[in-house]
Amino acid sequence: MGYRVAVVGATGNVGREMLNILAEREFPADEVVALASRRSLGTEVSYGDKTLKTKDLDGFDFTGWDIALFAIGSDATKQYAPKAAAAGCVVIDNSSLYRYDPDVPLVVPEVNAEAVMGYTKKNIIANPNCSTAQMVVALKPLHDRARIRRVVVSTYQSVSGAGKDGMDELWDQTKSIYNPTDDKPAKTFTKQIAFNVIPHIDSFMEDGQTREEWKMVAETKKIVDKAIKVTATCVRVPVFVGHSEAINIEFEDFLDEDEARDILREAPGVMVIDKREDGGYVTPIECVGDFATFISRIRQDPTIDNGLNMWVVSDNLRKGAALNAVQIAEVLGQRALKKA
Ligand code: 11C
Repeated sequence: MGYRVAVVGATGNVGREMLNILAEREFPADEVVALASRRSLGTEVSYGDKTLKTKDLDGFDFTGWDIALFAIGSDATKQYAPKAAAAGCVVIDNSSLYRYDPDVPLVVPEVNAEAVMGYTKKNIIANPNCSTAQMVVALKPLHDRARIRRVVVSTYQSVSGAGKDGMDELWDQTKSIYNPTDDKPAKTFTKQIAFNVIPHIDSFMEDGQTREEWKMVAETKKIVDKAIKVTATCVRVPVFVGHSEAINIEFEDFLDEDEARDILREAPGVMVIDKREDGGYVTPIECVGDFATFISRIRQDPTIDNGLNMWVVSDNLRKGAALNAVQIAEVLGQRALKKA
């Protein structure tokens, strides 16, 4: 006997990837339902070699469904996730709505799988922001060895993080550069994204950081260790899929770059590609469709006593969102919602 799984927001970038990954990883589902807003009702989405017609989320009865993977905005999540949870269905939520709620676990299975069991308080588990997920997969094994004190991270985030509208804007603006009569002004982003970079993701906070940057700080503390200090600069770049991060780490204990490379080679979910030669590192276009978090450019930072630098790249729609949600569902199945 398998699970009954609902994918909520099945027509979006992340919802579609959730369906792909459930099929690719052969998640033991007896039944999968694709739910969407009334606007997308009847849209066909792929689930392995099957095609599912989306059903109306509004009015859907979650009774008897085991797991719901939510990939809709925070406002809609606020409306529907409590209903699903109250009906006995465990919600795995990709929005930021519940991430900082002390009664909701925030989980990256390679890092804190045991936290999944905290789902019982609200029947909800939160999935982190994409830029946090790939970073903590890289940080955790190094923290276990040498205790991280401080992280300085600069991100290079793809437009798919802003949904289909972001991808369309990059595509249309890029074409319009070659056809100046067809001007495509910025709408989703605050400035032109084609052939440009924008040091601004999500809204500004009072202290000058953006909410995206704040999320990386707060989520790393909740998932890995509240003692770790993080400072981030999050930047949107004209890449369709795949977030990249330049990470500088200060440890309590000395950690040699070769040992760090060996530790990361053994770490779950990580693929080290680190040859000190032309092309001996990973770029975002090479990580698309992959499950791994790729780590390159591992090297000592000689300006501090115990410092390392590295370059971390991952598919933001997969490890950053859909894959992590399906991995949480797998852990939940193994540890809590066992089926005969
Ligand atoms: C971006 N990281 O690249 C964002 C998208 O809190 O789940 C995901 C936002 C979130 O724009």
